[in-house]
Amino acid sequence: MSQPPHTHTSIDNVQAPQTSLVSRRAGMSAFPHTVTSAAERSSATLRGGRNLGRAMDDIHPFHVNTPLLESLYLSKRAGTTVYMKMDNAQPSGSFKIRGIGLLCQKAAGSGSKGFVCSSGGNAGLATAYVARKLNLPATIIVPSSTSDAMAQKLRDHGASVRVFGKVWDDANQEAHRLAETEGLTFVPPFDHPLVWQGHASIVRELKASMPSKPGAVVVAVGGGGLLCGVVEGLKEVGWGDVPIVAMETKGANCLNAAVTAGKVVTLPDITSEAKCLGALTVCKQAFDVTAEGNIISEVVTDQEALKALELFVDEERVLVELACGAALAAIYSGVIQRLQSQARLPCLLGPLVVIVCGGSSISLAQLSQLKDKLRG
Ligand code: PLV
Repeated sequence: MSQPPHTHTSIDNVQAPQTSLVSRRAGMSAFPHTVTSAAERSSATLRGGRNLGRAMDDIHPFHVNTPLLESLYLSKRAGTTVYMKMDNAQPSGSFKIRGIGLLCQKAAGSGSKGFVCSSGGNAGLATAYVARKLNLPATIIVPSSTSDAMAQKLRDHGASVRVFGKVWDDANQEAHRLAETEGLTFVPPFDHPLVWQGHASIVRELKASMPSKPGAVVVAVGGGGLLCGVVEGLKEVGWGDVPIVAMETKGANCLNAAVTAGKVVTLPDITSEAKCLGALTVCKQAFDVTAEGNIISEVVTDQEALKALELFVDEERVLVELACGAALAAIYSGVIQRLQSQARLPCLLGPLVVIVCGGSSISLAQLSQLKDKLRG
């Protein structure tokens, strides 16, 4: 396993919530996340120390409450009502901002001097977005498999970008090193309780807007952070018995490989084009919650994920990246119906929720390149 534990200078040292300027501004400014200067920030952090700090829950989050849309076409295909949780509409283009926003906010409240994140792209974009709002520097370490277009988007948000290694796991080693040597807050893209806690907000929003309990929730899995967050959220709102369909692409299937092996294993390489699902090793928590039951791990091909994202554009008029196509393929490739025929999901299934996790690693040009690559 090449992934080091997430324990050093990082956010793990953040103790009880200490609220500084970040939250005080939240109540009084139209730009709640703007911190004007490093000096102001650090003196505010000092002033807002243990005794003066208010609960971090006061802080206005960086993510938005995304629409939950019923899809006529997906419902027809699935044979049950399908709701799309449109997290592609998050300010950074994916759900990642939920957990990463929370983690960075807590770190900023404890006087972080900047962030370093290892990412396939979207976690980096969430970090860069939040850092820009907090007026803190961010360095994003991406593997060489991350596209130049994504690296440019990160720079557009003011982040420094470094390319290191071939896959995310290589970049992650480097990010840990940099956090250590430069005293920066390490931002883990998926393996941290605060990230899961932040992602759990997605389920609180579902609870607030769904007419009834879901029959199942469909998520894409990379390192497993979204999965852990959804599990946590479902338990929190009393929906702990709702099955989750955990979707990966072949060649980025670290959860499925772990389920098959009965233990956490490391893939030899990432051969899928869904690079944002490209962690060699799933986080232990994701494996543990999957082993507890109620989570069905499924794998589709890149071609199926591509077909799903093309149909999604045609039917729903929304472009998402291949990583998200993996989740959508649960419906477009008939995975749900197969699971019903295998009695792994009930025949009479309640409303299905698919998390449209989004992703910024896509454009019309990239889509056309993907089509050439995957269809020859
Ligand atoms: N992407 C991470 C991990 O990459 C990243 O660095 O951006 N859908 C999209 C659009 C994603 O970007 C990701 C993760 C996932 C799904 C899977 O989320 P996870 O990692 O929490 O399971 C290596």
